[in-house]
Amino acid sequence: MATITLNIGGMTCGGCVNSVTRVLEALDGVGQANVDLAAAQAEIEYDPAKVSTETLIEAVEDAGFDAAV
Ligand code: 9UX
Repeated sequence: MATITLNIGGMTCGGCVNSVTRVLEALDGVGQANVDLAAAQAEIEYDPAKVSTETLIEAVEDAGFDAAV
């Protein structure tokens, strides 16, 4: 497992945090996702052999938020 921190844009309440956490943890190859509203960041444990950084970003963007490394 590797860990990456993404900058997440557009989160304005705890519901957004839950949404981002859910879409990330639903991906095959993702372990735990710790999403911080105040920091606007997500710390994600993932297996690079199963899921790419681009896939992580696309999942967050598909949920309606912005994401960048
Ligand atoms: Mo809060 Mo976020 O009411 O998608 S859930 S703003």
